Amino acid sequence: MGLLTALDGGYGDRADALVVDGTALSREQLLGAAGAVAERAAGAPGLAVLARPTAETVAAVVGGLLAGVPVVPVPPDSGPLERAHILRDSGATLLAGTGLPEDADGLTPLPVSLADRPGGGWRPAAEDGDRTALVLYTSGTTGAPKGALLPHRALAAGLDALADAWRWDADDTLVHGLPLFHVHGLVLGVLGALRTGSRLVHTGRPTPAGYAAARGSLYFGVPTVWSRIAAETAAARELAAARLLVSGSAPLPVPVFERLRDLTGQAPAERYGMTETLITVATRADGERRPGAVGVPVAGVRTRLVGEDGQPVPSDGESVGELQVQGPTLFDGYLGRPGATAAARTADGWFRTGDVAVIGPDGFHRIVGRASVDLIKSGGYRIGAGEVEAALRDHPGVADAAVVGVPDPDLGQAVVAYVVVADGGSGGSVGSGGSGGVGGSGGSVGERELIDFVARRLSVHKRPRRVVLVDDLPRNAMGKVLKKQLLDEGR
Ligand code: MCA
Ligand code: AMP
Repeated sequence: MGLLTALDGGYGDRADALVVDGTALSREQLLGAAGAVAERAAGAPGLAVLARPTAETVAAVVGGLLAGVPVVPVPPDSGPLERAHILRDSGATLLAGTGLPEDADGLTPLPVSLADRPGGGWRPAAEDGDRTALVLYTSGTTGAPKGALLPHRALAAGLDALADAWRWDADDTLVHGLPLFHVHGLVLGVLGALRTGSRLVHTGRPTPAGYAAARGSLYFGVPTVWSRIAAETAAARELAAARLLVSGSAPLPVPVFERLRDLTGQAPAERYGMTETLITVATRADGERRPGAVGVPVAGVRTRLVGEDGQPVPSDGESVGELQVQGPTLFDGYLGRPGATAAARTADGWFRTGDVAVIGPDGFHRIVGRASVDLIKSGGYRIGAGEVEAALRDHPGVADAAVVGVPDPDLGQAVVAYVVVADGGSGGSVGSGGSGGVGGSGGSVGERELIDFVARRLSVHKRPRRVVLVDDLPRNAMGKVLKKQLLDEGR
């Protein structure tokens, strides 16, 4: 089965090889439902999947992969603006899932049923590592999200490297409740299980109670999830029997690391990656678990630090530089964006992560920040300030907007919008409610109205958590908004 090797005979006759939000599937059931999807998707230019955290979503994604069709996961809470962009930009012609909108967003609907089976003559597409497996939409600093093209070979290399780092195999039960439209929850959290042959328990949502009840050996979470678990002593103690607790997608605060270690008897293993590179640096199961550090490069990956002057930065545990990576886990580029694809790499072929890091003489990596204030990580979600600003400017009551990521104890960073109200208040379409924020300009657009406006147009997690109405945005002589100043004010 190419990438998903465990579908070839793993799991034996277990009825609960995969459990997704309470629905159990055997390997045979998954293969049947996925085969039925694959049969209908064969030859399509792209299969969009409305990625609710369900067994049907898993069957749809696996079906697309078996058909050799690029799978385009769509955040289920994405508003019309974001969803229309993903569907149009990806060129997908089919929309799979359950509870599809009546018009299937203008695509051909492909309903998924776990009772479906393919016809007798159906066979998976021939293996081709170069083929695009997933098109994952991810935010940049400006503009709409870009589709990162991930080929089968990169997913296979990335998962094998993690299986090696974490000794992840068929004896494991993987537990998590992360969304199924990103690398963390989908690639590691679902395809990883189906490649290593480990059982999977997806808890529907990543709640402390769900994680505590699942009794796994291997757990995945973003720092917000770990921080919520660490705050619930009884739930955290239930994880003491696990083999490995892995954190990633954003920095794990040291106090959370320490509290988890104290409550569970084992320190969490942090790892680092990106949509474009998959996981490139990881703490090894048999290695040191160091708070504030993300580990060492995984098998096949090379890393280096480069200074602002383009010169190499030494791995001395102190010097700071942009982290650049190379290896078999890298994406093939952004769909239809040769300029952005070229800009993401150096002339000598290294991927520029945009993350600022320190590497120790022992090879341990520490991520110390991001080069751009315009990429925000909130609850482990990557959010481009430019996309939220553009959505806010679409409101007739908004003259201008600047968005920053303010440190937040639960989410890591919280999206905060500074908004200049249009002359005359709102252009006549102001909403109700909302406190208006501090330093208000007297305009009549409410904070709640603007938060809901963004939540309706984009994915809900991209909405500002706070809106501050201001008379003007601070700008430098070039007219560029001084975001560092806004950040200092917003803390
Ligand atoms: C609240 N809600 C609203 C509004 N306000 N809905 C509409 N309009 C509003 N104004 C409701 C939503 O309907 C939803 O309801 C709920 O609020 C969502 O709440 P929110 O506060 O946004 O989320 P949360 O519950 O606090 O979520 C925290 C979380 C989540 C569970 C940690 O952030 C999460 O799942 N993060 C994971 C992100 C991730 O997987 N990133 C990996 C990227 P309802 O509850 O009814 O739905 S891959 C990556 O980074 C790389 C490769 C790597 O290294 O892994
Ligand atoms: P995404 O494209 O959503 O996959 O986000 C990738 C970004 O998440 C990286 O560029 C980092 O900024 C951040 N990230 C992922 N894992 C970690 C980690 N363990 N520590 C700090 N930042 C992380």
